[in-house]
Amino acid sequence: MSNEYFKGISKIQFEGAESDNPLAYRFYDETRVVGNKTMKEWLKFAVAYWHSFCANGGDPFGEPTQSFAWNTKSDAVDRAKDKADAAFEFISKLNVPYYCFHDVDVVDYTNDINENDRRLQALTAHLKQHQDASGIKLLWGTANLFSNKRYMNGAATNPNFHVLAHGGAQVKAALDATVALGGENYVFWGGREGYMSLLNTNMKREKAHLAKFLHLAKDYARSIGFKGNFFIEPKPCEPSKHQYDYDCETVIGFLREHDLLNDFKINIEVNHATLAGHTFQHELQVAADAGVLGSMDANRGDYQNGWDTDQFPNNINELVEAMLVLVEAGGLAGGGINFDAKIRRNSTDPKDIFYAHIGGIDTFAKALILADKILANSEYKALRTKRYSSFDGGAGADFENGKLSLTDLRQYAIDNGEPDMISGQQEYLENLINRYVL
Ligand code: XLS
Ligand code: NI
Ligand code: NI
Repeated sequence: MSNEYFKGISKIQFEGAESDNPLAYRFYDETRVVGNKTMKEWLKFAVAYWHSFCANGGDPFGEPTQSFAWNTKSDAVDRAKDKADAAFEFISKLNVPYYCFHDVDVVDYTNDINENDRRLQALTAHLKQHQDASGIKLLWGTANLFSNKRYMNGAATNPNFHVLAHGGAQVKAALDATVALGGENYVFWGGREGYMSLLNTNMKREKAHLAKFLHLAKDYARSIGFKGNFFIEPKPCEPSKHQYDYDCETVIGFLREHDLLNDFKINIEVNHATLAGHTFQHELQVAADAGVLGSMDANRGDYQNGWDTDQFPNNINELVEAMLVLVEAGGLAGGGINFDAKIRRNSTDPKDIFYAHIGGIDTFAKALILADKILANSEYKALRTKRYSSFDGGAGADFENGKLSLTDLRQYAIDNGEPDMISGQQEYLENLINRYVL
């Protein structure tokens, strides 16, 4: 390694629950078997290149607060190689198996497509060397089709075909890079695929263009040997007022309508779920029920405001409920848990980014252990099953099997009089979860 960027920090080790070392894992023991898989296999943690190595703390009200030691050279490719060295030093020290990137996180882009391709290819070769040396793998790649000003009205849904074509050029290069790096999945977050005002928008046409664009990307990727999953990442708003990939139900309907369900699954982000007025666990369950629970972008929002704050997760109750869904679903289809999360603008010590990831990883690990115990040892599942037992036999089963008419329902209601009041037992169940958490 040429330079050491995170000096004084060595590899983060599992030390157990009693440890008071802030730079150690207390619960994440990658080799520990939970149910039928190791923690490493269940969780497949990934570091997000953009938040950890690019986001500089600048916000609409103030200048950057982070100064990155790897961001000094004048040549874009040289500078990007230093950033990659820092990224792999960090990911290796954190001891997680994966990372994720957008094309423009890896190297700065210009308005010259050939030059961009040259730069990304140079960095692909460099990243490949790091991957081979460290064993760290690419969970997913993606293209940033929202930052450049040409995408102000969207990329695949832009009313101007010329802009859409530029989006195509970028996605092609990002797919090439992802495949060359053995990326296991490829993500489409809508970015500005949505609209600000219906007064100037033909929604039907824009959504048809998006579907066509996704088909072209999928066909190209398959033609160059990509065997992984494509993921759509839903988000209801921000940056567009109306985003076409609002939430999981919306995305599933879109994929079904446009014949994309065989190749696409969903990458669910916590803070996007809450912006859509759902809980994270709701979105996970919707995806799991449809067989499209692909991957997660782990973070949390802020209870007091309404935008994507991308904070590191630390709420054990929220994550236990999420892990209950994950474990019952048998895991993620191809994806993992990517920390689409950033430290706060005023967290400026190099160690802060370690604390952030360690806290998130440990909370997930503990939540996984607890969810597995709750499912294996408590009456949690049995209570839910029992709640539906009236459909397990007799007229309820006949209804489920399509054997009853509406008139039959009426006759059953008359014959059986007023139903009993049956408690939903929510408080009992919340206490049951806390029996394991507390
Ligand atoms: C933004 C999204 C973005 C995607 C990748 O809100 O979460 O970071 O995960 O393009
Ligand atoms: Ni995300
Ligand atoms: Ni987000």
